[in-house]
Amino acid sequence: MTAVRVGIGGPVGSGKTALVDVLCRRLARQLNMAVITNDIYTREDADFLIRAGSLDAERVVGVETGACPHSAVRDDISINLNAVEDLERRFAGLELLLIESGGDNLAATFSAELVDYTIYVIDVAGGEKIPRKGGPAQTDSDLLLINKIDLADLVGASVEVMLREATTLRQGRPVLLTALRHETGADGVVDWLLNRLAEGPRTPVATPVAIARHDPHPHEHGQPFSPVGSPLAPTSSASFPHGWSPPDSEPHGGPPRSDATSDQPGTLPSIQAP
Ligand SMILES: Nc1nc2c(ncn2[C@@H]2O[C@H](COP(=O)(O)OP(=O)(O)OP(=O)(O)O)[C@@H](O)[C@H]2O)c(=O)[nH]1
Ligand SMILES: [Mg+2]
Repeated sequence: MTAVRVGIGGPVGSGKTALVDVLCRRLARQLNMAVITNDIYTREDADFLIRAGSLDAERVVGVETGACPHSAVRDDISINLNAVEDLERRFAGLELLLIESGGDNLAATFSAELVDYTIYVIDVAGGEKIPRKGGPAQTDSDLLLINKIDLADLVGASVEVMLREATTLRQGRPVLLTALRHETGADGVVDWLLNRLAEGPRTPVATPVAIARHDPHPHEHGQPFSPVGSPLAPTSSASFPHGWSPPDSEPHGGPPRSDATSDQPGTLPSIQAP
């Protein structure tokens, strides 16, 4: 049996490790799973996950990639494939393997020989403009997360605008809003992932996923991109996570989440004054 491999990419600090942490906490008891983290110079993310205790330490492997983080998940993937083989050898019947890329730019994508599905994580603190900037990772990933929606007011970003433009950009591929630090929206990500697990690994292909047409040169940082066209009609409110309402319809408030059960409207956690 081959594990379903899910690549998690996104700019530096967008919340990739927060996502891995939440998924481990939600799924480790029911799935035989493991994690590979990629960092450029350290094993910081692997150490964080081990300290957090969301997954047994022996199931977390930290890969130090050296230079360009995308190289290790797209161009020369041998260091990650070795880690995959090691984990599959050590944990018979492994069902799910999460592979977090080092933080990278909007052109960074995964090789289809390394992963079956990809999740790309952007965050509101990176700027409302990010979906407008496009790029193959945002366009073609199997799931796009707009994370840190709890910070939208603080950084002057409109979550509605980001969601609308991301939805237009992706032409039907799913977009979810999250505040992973508080587990807001995590249910939707878990549901999506369980559906991918039910589908199983994708049939291996010889060339990288739908990347070449956007990103013909492996080390070219950034590609010309057609700007997003006219916005679609307003997106269904079903796209907003439980526990979160746009600020103009319902004010933020309530205590920080401590578990998934407090997913009630209007309870999006706000940053508490120290
Ligand atoms: N307010 C808020 N902070 C978040 C959220 N998600 C992550 N963070 C914080 O953002 C910071 C970066 O999160 P990480 O999960 O480490 O981000 P990353 O994408 O893994 O970062 P790199 O691996 O360094 O590229 C941490 O301090 C997290 O606690 C969120 O939804 N809301
Ligand atoms: Mg990380």
